[in-house]
Amino acid sequence: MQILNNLFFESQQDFPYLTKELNEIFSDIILGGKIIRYKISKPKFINILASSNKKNIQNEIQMKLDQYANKKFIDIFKSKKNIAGIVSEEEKEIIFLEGDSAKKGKYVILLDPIDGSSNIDVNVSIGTIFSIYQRITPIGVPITEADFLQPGNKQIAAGYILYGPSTVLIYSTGYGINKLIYDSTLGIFSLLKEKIMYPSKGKIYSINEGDYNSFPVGVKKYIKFCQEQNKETNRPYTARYTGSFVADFHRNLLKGGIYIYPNTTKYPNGKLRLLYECNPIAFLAEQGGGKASDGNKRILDIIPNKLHQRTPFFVGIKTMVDKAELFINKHCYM
Ligand code: AHM
Ligand code: MG
Repeated sequence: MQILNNLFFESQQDFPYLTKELNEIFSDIILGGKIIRYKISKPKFINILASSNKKNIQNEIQMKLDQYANKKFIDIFKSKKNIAGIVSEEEKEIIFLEGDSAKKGKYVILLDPIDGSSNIDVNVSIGTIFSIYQRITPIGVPITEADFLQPGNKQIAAGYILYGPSTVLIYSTGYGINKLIYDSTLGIFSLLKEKIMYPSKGKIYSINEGDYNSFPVGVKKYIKFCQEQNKETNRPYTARYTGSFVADFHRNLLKGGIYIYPNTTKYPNGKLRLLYECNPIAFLAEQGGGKASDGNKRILDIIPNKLHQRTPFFVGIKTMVDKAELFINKHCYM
């Protein structure tokens, strides 16, 4: 087992694909994650698990922890030189870092500071999702929106921290998925597993079936398929849905399954956000031999046109996503 401290760089030889600059960014993400984990695990901070009674740009009620995590990550990145700007689920506009960073920082980062907000006050797993790109505007001039509106296939790193019974960091720099586990006594993340792959077969489907009546016909048919006796498992698939996307994805990655958030009447373009939820998870899914699609095309090839763009999302074992797409194409998406 490799032991890493806050600075991945100290174990550079074990992570040849993490440059010094990326190491520093990861170190910042880890620092934010450690602070969040500390806050949510201490009874004296119980107040932070409540609602703030304010809404974010998505018109969703923010929990106090959403606001806290958002500010914490921004503060951490603001004090560093290699990040030129940040996009966060909780902020309407790009956060341009001041001074040298905005002009010289090579990277931009996109964040969902707390995914699974509805689970904060009921002590169910939540996570932080991140996505990193190299800027496309030249070094020396301020970044623009174009630096963030790159397709997911240009990501140079992506991952999430899952705050569950244990705290884990799952990330990829394009050379497989690594899993690290947090040791709160030592304050470090230790490498637990490299090159994580989806199992060859899956039997879990994760979707909010309460919205069934407003799903596209193809999705309804796929759910019926999941509920039938399955040739591979000799029983119907198992339904598992927490309402925390990272938790559902994580389970399906390790145990084999598919996560779906389709377009619905309430969310005609899907609920999940392309840039800081779907792209990073799609990047990981492909690194694990899986597939991520909007029902018709590869998520990572979508050219974004706005920061908080939503998309229908199907992610999981490749054969399961292929099957869902078959139903969608056969029955037409709407
Ligand atoms: P959030 O980032 O505000 O928490 O929203 C995203 C979450 C996902 O984690 C989860 O899968 C989904 O929204 C749940 O939505 P619903 O309650 O409509 O099923
Ligand atoms: Mg989210």
